[in-house]
Amino acid sequence: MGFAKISQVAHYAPSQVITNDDLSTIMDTNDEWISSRTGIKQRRISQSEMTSDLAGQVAQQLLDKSGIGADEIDFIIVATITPDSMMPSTAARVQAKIGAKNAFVFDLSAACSGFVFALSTAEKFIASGQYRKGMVIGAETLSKTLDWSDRRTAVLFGDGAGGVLIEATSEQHFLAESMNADGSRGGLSSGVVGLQSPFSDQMSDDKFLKMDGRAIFDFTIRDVSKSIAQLIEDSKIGVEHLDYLLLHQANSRILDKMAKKIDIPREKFLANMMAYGNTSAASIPILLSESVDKGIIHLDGSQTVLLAGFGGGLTWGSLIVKI
Ligand code: 4VN
Repeated sequence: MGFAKISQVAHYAPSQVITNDDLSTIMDTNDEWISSRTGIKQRRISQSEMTSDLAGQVAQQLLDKSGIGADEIDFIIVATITPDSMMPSTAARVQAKIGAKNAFVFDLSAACSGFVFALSTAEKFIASGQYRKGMVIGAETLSKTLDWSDRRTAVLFGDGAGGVLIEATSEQHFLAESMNADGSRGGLSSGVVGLQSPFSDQMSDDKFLKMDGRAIFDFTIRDVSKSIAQLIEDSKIGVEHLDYLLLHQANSRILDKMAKKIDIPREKFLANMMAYGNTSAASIPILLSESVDKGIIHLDGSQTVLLAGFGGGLTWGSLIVKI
């Protein structure tokens, strides 16, 4: 058995910025409503790039920044609910783009928890001793799944990708985790993939992303806060030794409420939903990568952070990592 660590980070988003004011020209909404309730000021929207294009940019940056050769990569996991296609996987497309010919690759579908579930999975591969280097990427083009006539959901989401390089190391960096799901409440959010067959009468009308906002909000405050508080307690790490919490960037009001509920200073909760909106599986790795760029997180093993994803499925998961 070995240990794993995050050795590099990267992020990429489409260049087109859509502000709340831009949205107010195509639907009945306004900046005041969106920013006061969600903290979101703008989002990036892809014009022609697919999820694999965004993820491919992240993968190439991870190689360039680390100096690692593409042939040294043992696996690539892409967490996404907006794959280019079900087959080949988005991860297979990324593999081809960067020429990681020795890697095994697959997509992981767990909505806003996708990156945390994928990172936990990657850590297990490395800890097995069988693999030494892998990529974990969260990438989404949610804009293609939005009903642009529904102002309650369309204003909340955006496109982007972020990812990490994970490598074998000699010391423990993954300190504690809690991974959870409740499929019986799956109907609270749905969508993205439409199924249709001439041989069956099943046809999903879930082409658009749908969300019972109030219910997901309540689930996050109640169940996710409890799970994070429990993990911190069980880990015996002590809140004062947690430098930052990087939670899924769904809504800044949610972060305010969770900070109060878990009783951790709001300043420890990093945020960038102002600039990207909710990018589902991409939100945590984009936030992590931007925080490294800003010098808030150092990637030198001197800090301890908690990563937490939560959303569709329902799914929720948290990791405490030395970074
Ligand atoms: C976690 C959360 C959300 C989410 C839920 C509701 C919501 C985000 C509804 C009320 C509205 C403002 C926006 Cl908490 C989504 C996910 C999935 O990624 C995960 N916003 N809102 C208002 O105030 O009227």
